[in-house]
Amino acid sequence: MIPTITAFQQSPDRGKGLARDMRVRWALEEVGQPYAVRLLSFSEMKEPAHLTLHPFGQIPTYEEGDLSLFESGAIVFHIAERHAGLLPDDANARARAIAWMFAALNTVEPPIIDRSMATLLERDKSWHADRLPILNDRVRVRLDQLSSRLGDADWLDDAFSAGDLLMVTVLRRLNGSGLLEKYPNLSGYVARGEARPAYKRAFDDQLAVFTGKPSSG
Ligand SMILES: N[C@@H](CCC(=O)N[C@@H](CS)C(=O)NCC(=O)O)C(=O)O
Repeated sequence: MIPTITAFQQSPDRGKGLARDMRVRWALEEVGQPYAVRLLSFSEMKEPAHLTLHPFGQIPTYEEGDLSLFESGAIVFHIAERHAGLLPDDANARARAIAWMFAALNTVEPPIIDRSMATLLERDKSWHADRLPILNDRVRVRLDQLSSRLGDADWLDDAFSAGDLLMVTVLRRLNGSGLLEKYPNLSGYVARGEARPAYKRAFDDQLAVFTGKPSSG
């Protein structure tokens, strides 16, 4: 059965692949699972039909037979559990990869989102210029720590996993901030993720929604 995911009808990031359907698309591409996409307007996301799938009226969601899921991390985890390729077989390595999934979403993403929301929604406030350095510092704390841990490894824990997939999508939200560039190993890590054929297919597909042109894959 082909799962259906939801995504923005109008791409607020103009196709940069920052919306959270990107991580689900990427996971599905990594495991070779075809999928369908239902595009939603902002008003449709808040209507009862969508709220039954997603209590917070957001994207992405995932439907497969009688299963419906929300939360991008839960969806990626579900995909990774059902298919080979995103979680190691070894029990301890698998547990560590899952820990990195949580770290991406619970520890690294929050300060990055706080910063991007501030630059998006609070730019015109009198206190924005004072607050931004504080938000940047909070992001830098996490980048320092992540950079130290990654060192010169390709991926966070040996082979590429769902933990890397989520971490790369989270770090990509810093594009344009100038913060990531100070960490060559993290910039290289993101570039390695973006170079994966599955990533490229997922990126092209989400971009096609915005450009209206069919993706080449
Ligand atoms: N924690 C949720 C966050 C979902 C989320 O914030 N989705 C955004 C798109 S990336 C959204 O739907 N925004 C529109 C809104 O909240 O009204 C997840 O990881 O799935």
